[in-house]
Amino acid sequence: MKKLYAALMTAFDENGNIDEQGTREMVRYNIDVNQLDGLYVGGSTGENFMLGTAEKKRVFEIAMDEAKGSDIDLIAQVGSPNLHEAKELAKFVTELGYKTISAVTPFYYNFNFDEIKHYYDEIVKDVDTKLVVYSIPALTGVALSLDNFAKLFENEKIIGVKYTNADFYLLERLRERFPDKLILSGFDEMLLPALALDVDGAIGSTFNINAKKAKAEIAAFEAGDIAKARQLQHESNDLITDLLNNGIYATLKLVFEELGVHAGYTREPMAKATPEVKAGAKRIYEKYFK
Ligand code: NAY
Repeated sequence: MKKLYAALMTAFDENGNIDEQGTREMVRYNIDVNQLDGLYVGGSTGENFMLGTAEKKRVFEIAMDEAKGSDIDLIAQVGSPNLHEAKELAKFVTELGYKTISAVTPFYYNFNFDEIKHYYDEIVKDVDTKLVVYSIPALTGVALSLDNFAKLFENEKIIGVKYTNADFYLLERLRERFPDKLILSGFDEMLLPALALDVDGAIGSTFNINAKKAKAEIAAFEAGDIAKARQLQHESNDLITDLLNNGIYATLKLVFEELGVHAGYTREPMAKATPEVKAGAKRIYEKYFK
């Protein structure tokens, strides 16, 4: 069975401080209601790249603490262009009990591939956790080639990739060349084509509120009912289009609030939800979840 992970959101209070209770509620909802296979902690959806080191650690602690006793799988995204921070976080989450870490490709400085390889080898060097590369070229500007992946995968601690990329040719080549590597797809609106290329599962922001439909789509795909899977993807994509048009992170949090889960605010410099965004989120909730 393919695995479904939600990219965990971080709740913030009105002043932009981490709202621990809200963050815990979202972990709980994903365990108890969504019954997902896993959570990706500290990713883009968690607004991680706007957090300081101590805040990142706090989020990792909250997720681990709230998930203890459940069998949900947690992946900690520790990557940062600040390699010292990435290594410190890798050690921190390993000591907390995370079994898998992930790291975004280092961004902003146009690092060459040797520098990128050094970054990954360093992150895993002193920990016994396994690492999943987080590839998201649209946001980082870093597009790894098939040969780049082959070189990264020479390090046996690097077990796969979170592939947030619409390049399906590369995805097919990766699957064919690395049948034993873990490939987790990262664009929820492209779940079905990714399943067709035999990914091992998916990680996404919208699964926080749309897990039931995504799980049904995976089940239909695995049962060979492609027409049903396609219909479910159409329905999910209507929702995802509305979420994107209304501002995805703020709207996911507002829909969570409608569902009775305290998700709080987004953090600056992301704009606070305007009355129009709030009205749009209410319409989305009523259209898809009532
Ligand atoms: C992350 O790190 O949180 C992710 O990459 C999760 C994947 C999401 N990507 C981003 C950039 O948020 O779920 C997707 C995405 O929100 C969704 O497909 C809508 O485009």
